[in-house]
Amino acid sequence: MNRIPVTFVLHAISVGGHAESTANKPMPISIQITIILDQLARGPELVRQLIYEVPVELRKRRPAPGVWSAHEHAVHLPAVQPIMMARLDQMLAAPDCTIKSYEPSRDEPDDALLALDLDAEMDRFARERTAMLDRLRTLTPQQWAISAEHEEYAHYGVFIMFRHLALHDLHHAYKIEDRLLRKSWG
Ligand code: NI
Repeated sequence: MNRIPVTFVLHAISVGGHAESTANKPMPISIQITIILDQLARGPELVRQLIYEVPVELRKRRPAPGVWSAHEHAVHLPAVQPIMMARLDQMLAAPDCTIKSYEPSRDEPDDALLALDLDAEMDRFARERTAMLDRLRTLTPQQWAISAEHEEYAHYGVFIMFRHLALHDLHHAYKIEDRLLRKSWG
């Protein structure tokens, strides 16, 4: 059993010097959820902006053997969304269930993502993200607070999974920008 109380230990942003500083006061969970939903809503457009800025001839170029190209970082994002929605269904149906880890380098062939069509995948990313957000807006506070066991992570649950997904967009966006800004490739 690993039920985490709803007091997620995120702290409000410090407003240094202000008489009514909110530093160290836990941010209400409803606001934390709103921040996550807003970030999830922005992800696909940010990734689209970056990947189409990479010159076509460099999009599938790998920095080193076995290291993902910008194209692979981009099309990986729509590929993980259905996995997260399946996990959501699993956690809603059976709180405290155990979630299996997913690792593309272990679970998929090395070149699987290179074969995917970028335009189709970016459209799918945006479309399925909108559907995901529609679904998430129907969850109750009790459903957001459902926890689960995860093979790889010390804490897991509905809130942590979607916060992780919001950060995951940015992680891969950053990798795309890294390929975009490489001087030696220009
Ligand atoms: Ni990833």
